[in-house]
Amino acid sequence: MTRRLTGFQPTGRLHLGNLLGAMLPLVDDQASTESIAMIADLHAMTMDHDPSQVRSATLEVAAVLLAAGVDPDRTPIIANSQVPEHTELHYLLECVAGFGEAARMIQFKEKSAGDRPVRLSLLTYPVLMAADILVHDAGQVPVGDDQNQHLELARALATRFNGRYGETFTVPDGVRPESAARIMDLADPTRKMSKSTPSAAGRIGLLDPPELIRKTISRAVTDTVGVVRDDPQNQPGVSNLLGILRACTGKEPGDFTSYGALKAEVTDAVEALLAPIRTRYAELADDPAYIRQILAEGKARVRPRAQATVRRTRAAIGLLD
Ligand code: AQP
Repeated sequence: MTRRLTGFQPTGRLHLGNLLGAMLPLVDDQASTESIAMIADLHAMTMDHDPSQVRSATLEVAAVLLAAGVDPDRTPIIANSQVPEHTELHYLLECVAGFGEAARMIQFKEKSAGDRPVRLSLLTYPVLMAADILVHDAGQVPVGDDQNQHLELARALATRFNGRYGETFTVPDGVRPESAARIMDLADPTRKMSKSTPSAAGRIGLLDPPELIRKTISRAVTDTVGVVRDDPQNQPGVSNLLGILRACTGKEPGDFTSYGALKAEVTDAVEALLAPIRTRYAELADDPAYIRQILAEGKARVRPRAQATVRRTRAAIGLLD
């Protein structure tokens, strides 16, 4: 069975886009697909960061994954920093990666623009991302459009290494799980809902209280057309609300006579989805030792394969065992 790796960066509070685009598809497919849920805490080091915030965000992501229905008996939950083979393979892959191909990454260009000093890890982290995937022999990686370039790098490095040093890595494919939805910012529906958007006005946090969720949805940007139609080109805000409703309920939305009626139904659907996650999260958050244990068990489950991959890679590239 092809293994799938789904990653989450602990770089802020998780939002509805993370849930509908990545977490629920992972939960939906876990009976039929072998998956690993990876928290990319090492990636959070590539920008200015607060150590205690990264630590608590890592535990929060793990707890939200569990609260959303990830079954740790089926799907190991790991932090990439806790599986040292990720960083060892990162270095070995850097030895087949070119400076130019790392510097071409759009996210590097965007995040390094301006006068602020840039960490070297920001340049090299797409290679770490390749290591995250290849170390587990993952054949499938769910990716959003903005991560395509990084997946292509992982494919290129795996193919290049295999060509030069002999068959070592599974070359991963990007996949889009059937149920994955792309959720746009409610204040600016032309861009995706994101953890790092400075304003929270367009974002629904997974742990936001119901009153805040109601307010955020009631203020969602629509248009002056006055008709509820799924037309992302001309009515991106309304179409996004319909998309959220569809993803939350798993059903085709009915007809609406006003934007207010649509927003009311979206609010109810989001609340129905998030309320049980919030309740379960509150129980889990009371027990950080349990979350750490889940991460330790995840690590123990995945490590033998990761160690075998690194052993294979070292031997192929010419290192002593
Ligand atoms: N708006 C979204 N709609 C659908 N899926 C989304 N994902 C993120 N935003 C949306 C998916 O969530 C998973 C985890 O994302 P990530 O933590 O790797 O970070 P990201 O893709 O860069 O998403 P963010 O939330 O926008 O983070 P920042 O602001 O830190 O860059 C991925 O599968 C992603 O596709």
